[in-house]
Amino acid sequence: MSLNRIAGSLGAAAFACLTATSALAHITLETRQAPIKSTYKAVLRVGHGCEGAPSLKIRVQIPEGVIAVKPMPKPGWTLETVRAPYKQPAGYYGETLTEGVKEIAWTGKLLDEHYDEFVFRAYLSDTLKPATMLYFPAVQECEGGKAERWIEIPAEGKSMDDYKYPAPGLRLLPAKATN
Ligand SMILES: [Cu+2]
Repeated sequence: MSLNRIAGSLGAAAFACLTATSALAHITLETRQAPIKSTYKAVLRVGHGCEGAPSLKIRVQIPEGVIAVKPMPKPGWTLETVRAPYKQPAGYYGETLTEGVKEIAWTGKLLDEHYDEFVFRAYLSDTLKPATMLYFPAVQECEGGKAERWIEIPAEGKSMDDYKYPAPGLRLLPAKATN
């Protein structure tokens, strides 16, 4: 690798995110904690493109235990979903759900200098464990074949801040004792 290429890739990495904290950059969730056995409104926040290139597609994977997912359509964006069986059927208001949306993709265009939010609603089933972190791996595809893959899942004892491309994370709280 030539010196120019090394300098170029270092510059690109710095440009991607290092100027801001992970709370403001990357792809992150607006609400970072929620109780299990409740409906959760996930707002994915996209703070920048890929090294300056506009984002063309935002894809998010739905982890096991997150059921009854409904994405919110966005004007100007094409919405696609992938449905698949759940590994473990889960209770949902007296029903048992065995399959549902496992991946969502919004296709459109978001300039690097702009900010946008991508929303879906989901139910955090009782198959999930309170006091753990839940991650929603997200991939941002950009113009010119570039991509940023927010898929790193922090190991035990590490946090999202320890990673360059952390997956958006949610801390699970105990179910509310209302009934
Ligand atoms: Cu970032």
